[in-house]
Amino acid sequence: MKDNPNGGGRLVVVSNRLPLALRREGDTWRFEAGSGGLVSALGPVLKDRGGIWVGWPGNREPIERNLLRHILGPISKSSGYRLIPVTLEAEEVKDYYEGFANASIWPLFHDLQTECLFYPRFWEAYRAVNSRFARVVSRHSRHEDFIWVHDYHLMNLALELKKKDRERRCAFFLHIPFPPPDIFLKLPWRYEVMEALAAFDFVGFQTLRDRQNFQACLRAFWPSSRIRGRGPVVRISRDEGDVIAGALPISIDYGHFETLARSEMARETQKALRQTHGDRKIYLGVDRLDYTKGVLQRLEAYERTLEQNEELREKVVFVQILVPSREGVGAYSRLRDEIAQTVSRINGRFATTGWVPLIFFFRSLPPEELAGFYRAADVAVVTPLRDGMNLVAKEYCTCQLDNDGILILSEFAGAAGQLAQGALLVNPHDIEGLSKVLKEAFFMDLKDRRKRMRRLRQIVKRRDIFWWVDNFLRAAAGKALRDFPPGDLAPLLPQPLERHLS
Ligand code: GDG
Repeated sequence: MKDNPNGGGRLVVVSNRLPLALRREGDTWRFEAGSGGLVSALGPVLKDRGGIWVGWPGNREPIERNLLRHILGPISKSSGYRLIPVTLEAEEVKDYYEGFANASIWPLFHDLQTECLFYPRFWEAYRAVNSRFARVVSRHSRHEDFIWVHDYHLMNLALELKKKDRERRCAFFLHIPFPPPDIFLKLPWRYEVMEALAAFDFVGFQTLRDRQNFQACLRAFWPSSRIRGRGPVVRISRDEGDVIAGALPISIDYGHFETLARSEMARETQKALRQTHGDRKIYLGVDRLDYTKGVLQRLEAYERTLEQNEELREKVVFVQILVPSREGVGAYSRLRDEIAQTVSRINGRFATTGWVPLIFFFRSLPPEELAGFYRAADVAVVTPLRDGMNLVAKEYCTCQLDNDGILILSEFAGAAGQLAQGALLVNPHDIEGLSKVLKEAFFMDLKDRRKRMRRLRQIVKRRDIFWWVDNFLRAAAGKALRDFPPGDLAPLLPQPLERHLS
């Protein structure tokens, strides 16, 4: 028992998506590493740690089972954990993923109720897909394994798993905010979702506010529930059973991002940006295309800054990187068009022969190049309307090797709880106020910038992704990551099917 404190149990991570994106081009399948906060956070955690990651590979067209195993096998082997796919039908992608997850829960939990669609068929699909995930997890795991479920796509998983095995140890982490009762109670399936969340042994949130909102919602249904404990982790007791709830802010692999920032490509990128923009101050926005990220409001504030401060024109440039996301959801394609129109309006109004005020990338960049952008940027503008945490803010600080950049951060990002001391906090809805802070950043002196950035980098370094995962596992399972057995072997591969692969 001493050598194997987890009693042989492995770590089983379950999330909607596997850490890769699979798509068909003609009769060839292509795959690329997945992007987004969850993959950035969990990839380094599970690396070389024996275990299983269960999720949807992201394919929208049917794929033959053997071929899928052939693609996932080598990736499992090189990553040190086994990838187990859950396949989805096209209708399920529409109703469960684009529907209940991204058109009901996502906007509701981000306080954007006007974007919410509450269709019963979405909920039915959500239940059915969660039940399928539970069957796959049951088939590929053992009773003693520790199941760690991620995010709002899979809130029903513990309920489903425990139908078969009541003693399954199952924890959940919500990467997005948890809303207060006056918002949560608008969900037609509020009781069912609350009951499902309470079926986990442990429920983790990004911030204290989220955890308190969860407690308040739980109490709305079970007024006699008792809360014991102080600090980030509490126990909530109901007659139906206990659930432990914790506030554990997620983070990034600080060391990895520092290395990326020192890479050849990052240096080249930084140099190229400097050559192109000379002495101009570079403002940077990096976001997934999403209406919660406040990109339109941010660009309007920049427009206002240029409008009201003639002396800043030709002395600044705004680079906005936008990564395509959830293209099947209507609100996202409309937003993309609106952002493109805003960019051309601003450039049309202010550009001169030698200056384009706003540069817009609508694609994902390789990590080293992104680190080069972070390194080169004088100011990062991270202004979501609401965000669970926001890893971009932490990545930017980490890549500021010279400690002289400025972080402008929304009060409504979970990260504000940790980074308030060094960042310039803003209300992203206050366009006038944000515009003033964009100007303030332009004039901030080096001493002040250094003091703030050093503080920020220390905070991110001290509370990195390994701090987060160890604290989560300790609180949820009473174990540290190193207590899980390393080196699970990848499954044997079927005959090569190279002609289908790229
Ligand atoms: C959810 C929650 C929470 C972006 N552009 C590129 C690129 N990215 C990467 C960033 C960062 C990730 O995407 C975005 O993470 P965020 O945290 O900002 O946002 P979400 O995707 O909405 O994530 C969020 C997170 O989960 C974790 O719990 O913080 O609140 O909404 O890592 O680096 N990566 C590359 N090229 C790009 O162009 N390689």
